[in-house]
Amino acid sequence: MTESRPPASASHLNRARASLRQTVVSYSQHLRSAKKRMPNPRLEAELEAELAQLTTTLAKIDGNVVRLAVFGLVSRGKSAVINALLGEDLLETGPINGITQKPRVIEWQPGGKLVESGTIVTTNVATAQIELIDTPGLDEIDGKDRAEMARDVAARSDLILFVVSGDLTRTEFKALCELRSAQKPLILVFNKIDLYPDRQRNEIYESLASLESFIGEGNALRQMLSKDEIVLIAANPSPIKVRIERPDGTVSFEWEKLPPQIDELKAKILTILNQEGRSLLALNALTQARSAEERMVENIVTARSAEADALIWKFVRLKSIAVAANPIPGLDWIGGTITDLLMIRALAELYGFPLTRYEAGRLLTAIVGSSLGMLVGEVASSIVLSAGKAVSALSSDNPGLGAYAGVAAVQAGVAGYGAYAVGRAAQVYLERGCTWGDQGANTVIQEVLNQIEPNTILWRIRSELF
Ligand SMILES: Nc1nc2c(ncn2[C@@H]2O[C@H](COP(=O)(O)OP(=O)(O)OP(=O)(O)O)[C@@H](O)[C@H]2O)c(=O)[nH]1
Ligand SMILES: [Mg+2]
Repeated sequence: MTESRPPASASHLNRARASLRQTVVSYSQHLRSAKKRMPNPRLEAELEAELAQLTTTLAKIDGNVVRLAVFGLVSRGKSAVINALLGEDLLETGPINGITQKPRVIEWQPGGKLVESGTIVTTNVATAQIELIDTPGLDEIDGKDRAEMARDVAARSDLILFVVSGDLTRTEFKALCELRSAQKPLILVFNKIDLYPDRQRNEIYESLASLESFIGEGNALRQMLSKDEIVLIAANPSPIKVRIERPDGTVSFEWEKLPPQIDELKAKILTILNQEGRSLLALNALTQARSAEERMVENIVTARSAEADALIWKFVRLKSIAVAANPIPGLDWIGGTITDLLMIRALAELYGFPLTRYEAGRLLTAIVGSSLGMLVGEVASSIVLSAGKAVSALSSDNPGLGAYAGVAAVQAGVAGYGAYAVGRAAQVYLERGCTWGDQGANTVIQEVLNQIEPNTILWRIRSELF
């Protein structure tokens, strides 16, 4: 038995698990404190739904469950493919379009001995459990529902099987493009090969293989697929008519059922799962966590934007007054900087983003770094202006007070502008807070991708995942 399992794959799962746990813990804390401090039932419901989804994903990693979704147009043999993999007719199949109406999840425990290109493939996969998802024909349900169903099922799957039973139709090509944009590894299954004579079968295969050189548009869609990812099968071959000659000389004809030709697909799936099952699982969980985090942050930002604006303006006024009213050069600037820091902390608290100390440090440095020009300007003008302000304050005559007021007003304007800029920068950084830290989904995705072995299905699509 051969079993090639990159050692990195186990650590990928551990990293993904840790990253997801951290996300769930952080946002649960956020939810609890937001409920106490600033109740907002709509935001709370949205966050609760996302957290429930993330907890399910976490359970999937903990249980080592890989999901394979089977897509295709009506009557291409999607349900028959699952039955053939299972080795029993569990799902209803039939010649009428639209037999399967809803997605259905079935557990698969592959057994038996499989041979692929002369190598025995172990059926004892690295992931503990495999779930197969049967779906309705992509042309069966209404446009919007179809797109939603396909997106939803594809997002929750680790590997996609796209079943065709001949050359690609225009609808199939469109559906394939849509599924590829889910950035999941995909196997193109050419089913019902028993219906074609050898020459025609080869022609169809060559036509499907020409997709290898098709490069889709946009960021999400790179190379459509590779030749290695096309598998030819007959999940439920048509029965053949056999001539029966009895000893008494009578002759009759009977229809004989043929066994499915499915081993190549089984071997392909198991090879992928053995080599990459854990990494697939880790990456899928991480990309799901990344999207969930992005949605949660977006919801929080939208719900809190009015409060954040009010808070920034409050600090703009406070800093202007603090700087203008303070006659001691240097101290006024220090007072202004403290106000900026208080504002950043108040904003972070308002958003309730779970900033670790590391992240908070990065935020402060980043703001100072990116707004260095503005801060230098503010410091320089503040030195000049506060010197002028001090001179005017010391002068005993009335015009001196007038001059103080004039300089202080200009300084208040500069300080206020500075506070506004820092506030806005802090807001932007906080809004992106979800992707920070060494446990953040983005960092872990990058780490996992850096360790992907060449010649794997993940290697080919790695550029799409980041
Ligand atoms: N000749 C032949 N027929 C097949 C093969 N696989 C499936 N079929 C037949 O194709 C028809 C459709 O199969 P299903 O598995 O129901 O197809 P489906 O894609 O699940 O269809 P819907 O659920 O309606 O979308 C059935 O009559 C199957 O017996 C095959 O390999 N060869
Ligand atoms: Mg079906």
